[in-house]
Amino acid sequence: MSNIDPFKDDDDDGDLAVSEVKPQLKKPPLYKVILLNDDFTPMDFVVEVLTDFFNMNYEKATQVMLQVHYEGVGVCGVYSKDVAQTKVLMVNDYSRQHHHPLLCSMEEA
Ligand code: TYC
Repeated sequence: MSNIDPFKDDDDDGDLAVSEVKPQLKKPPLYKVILLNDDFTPMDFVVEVLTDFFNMNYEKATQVMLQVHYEGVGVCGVYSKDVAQTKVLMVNDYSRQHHHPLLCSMEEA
């Protein structure tokens, strides 16, 4: 048993065997919050969502809205998992409250 215990002082000389252990720390993953295009949500509502929930100025929000409109999807921001989940819930709730089908989602960055 003693030969597989890395902390056993095998030769009994009073010192200690120290094995180097690599820290197993990984950075937590980040998530992209994305908007999906649809045919019904008004452009100015999407711009409002981007300014209000993602702190974009009007120009940046318009640029992202048009990217989604023409290419189908666009990134609103990159966040930790819990912040991304909260943004997705808030945007989808807000859109439903205003009877728009706008869809917000998230994916690992
Ligand atoms: N395609 C929508 C329209 O023509 C506008 C729109 C843009 C909708 C971005 C959703 O995420 C979206 N009114």
